[in-house]
Amino acid sequence: MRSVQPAELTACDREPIHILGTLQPHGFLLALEGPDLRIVQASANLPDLPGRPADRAHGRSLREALPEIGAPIVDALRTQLGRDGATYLGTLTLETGAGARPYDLAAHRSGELTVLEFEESTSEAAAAGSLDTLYPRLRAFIEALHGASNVEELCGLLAADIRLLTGFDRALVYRFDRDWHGTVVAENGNGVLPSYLDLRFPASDIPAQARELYRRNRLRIIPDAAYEPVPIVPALTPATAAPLDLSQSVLRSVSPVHVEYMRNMGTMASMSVSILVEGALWGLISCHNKTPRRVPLQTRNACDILTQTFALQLAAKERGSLAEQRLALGAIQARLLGFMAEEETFVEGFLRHAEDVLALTNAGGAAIVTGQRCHLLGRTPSERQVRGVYEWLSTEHGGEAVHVTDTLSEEYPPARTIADTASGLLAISISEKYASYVLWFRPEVVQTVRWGGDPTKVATKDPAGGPDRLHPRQSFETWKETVQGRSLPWSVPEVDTAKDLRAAVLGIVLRRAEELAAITE
Ligand code: BLA
Repeated sequence: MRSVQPAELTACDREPIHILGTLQPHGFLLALEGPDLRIVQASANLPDLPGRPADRAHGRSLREALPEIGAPIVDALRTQLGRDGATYLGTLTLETGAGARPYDLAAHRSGELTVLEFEESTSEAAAAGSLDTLYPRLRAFIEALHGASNVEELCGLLAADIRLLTGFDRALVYRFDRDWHGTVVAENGNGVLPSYLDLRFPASDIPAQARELYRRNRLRIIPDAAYEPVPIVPALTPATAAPLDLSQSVLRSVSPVHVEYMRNMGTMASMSVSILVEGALWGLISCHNKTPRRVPLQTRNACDILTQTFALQLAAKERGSLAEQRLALGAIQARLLGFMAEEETFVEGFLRHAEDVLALTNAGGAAIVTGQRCHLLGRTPSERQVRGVYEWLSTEHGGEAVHVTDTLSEEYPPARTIADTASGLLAISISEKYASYVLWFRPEVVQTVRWGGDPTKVATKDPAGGPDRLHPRQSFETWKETVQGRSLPWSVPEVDTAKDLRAAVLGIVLRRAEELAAITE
């Protein structure tokens, strides 16, 4: 096997996982058309119903094919469904050739069609579903969330409670970074599966289209990774000649690459719930079991409520800490502006109050550079090296008001030699006409990242034959990488404060110029 080049990984992003045309076998599906809910497509595993041959379901109305379905459900199918997420419509028992079988019903709209799914119900489902069972748990969870003092604690509570609700061997809270790599930030397990706490996994483990789907449909479950996919018949919807869009399906069959990944990880069952903060995918809660495991629809819905409640608290905590930082930086900025106003030129104000200039963005060093002058504050590279950064900035990024990076040497390779003082750069241009900048520098913070498997071998191609598709990596052994040339990232409030300062400096300079013009007129 050879490892795969990054370009080939985009093949992962292209797999159309919402229209693969198959289901997992722990239930069946009907696609219904028009106001009389006529069956136009069905999964190939319709149960054997005495007196009603499964192959004659197509073309009949739902009430005709399944008179067990009462008027309230038919009404709900016609009027209550949304496009985002499936609606749980209760439990229905069907008398099949193999005896009475209870099913949990879930429905959603897909294009012009109404999709009704019948998920085999378990005895656990009945107990889990009652509000009496769920309510005390949800209440206790919400109270505990209120008591949590930071994000780590919140994540720990979520992992513990989801595992308690579902009984999986391991529950992980997985957080995406800005490059869509993810880190396990909290974990709760019974020791059956290995710990992944603090490990990072590459973005390609959950490709872009899967992330987009998981933003729109927050929950998925794979009860048995050794399942045989069940086709939908006919494969194409007759009216549109297109495959049925299963984005919101609860039984959707998942990508074969991912099923293989699960097996390589030593897990036969998984469930994951999206954590959305302000509409964006912040992370996932990812649960695993060594052996196959089903979790009833009602419990999954409870997990979703729990996770979204968690997300609200998380957003509030994150907003709170950003607001605190803004307030603190705002106070420094006000002081600095006062100093600047007292001096002949703003540069003098800066030089006299170097500590505040550095504190404004939590930088290690700073420089004010114009065509002729270069003033250095705190820990910076030499004047010659700072001039080098200035020349590069004014040539390559001349039009930008603000330039921010925490890996300067990736953009400007000569910065490799100044990594100890200048791995991070936050620059504001302070003149509309001339190349003049305030530069803030941050030192290198060497990091050891522990990956859950070698990130350079995320996938392999199997030349031994079979269809030419990608295979996920086989090893999840911890792989250590030392990251160099990187500073702590600049936070949004730090960058915003620098922008505000820019506006103030431009204002002061302009006012002084006008005053000068008025005097000399
Ligand atoms: C899906 N990959 C997923 C999912 C998870 C992960 C959670 C969602 C499905 C589920 O709940 O099981 C990955 N699971 C992880 C990670 C951790 C975890 C990182 O617990 C860390 C602790 N996967 C690959 C490669 C490809 C790939 C190389 O490794 C592409 C070629 C694809 N992963 C892939 C696809 C899906 C997926 C296509 C979507 C599956 C679907 O919903 O159909």
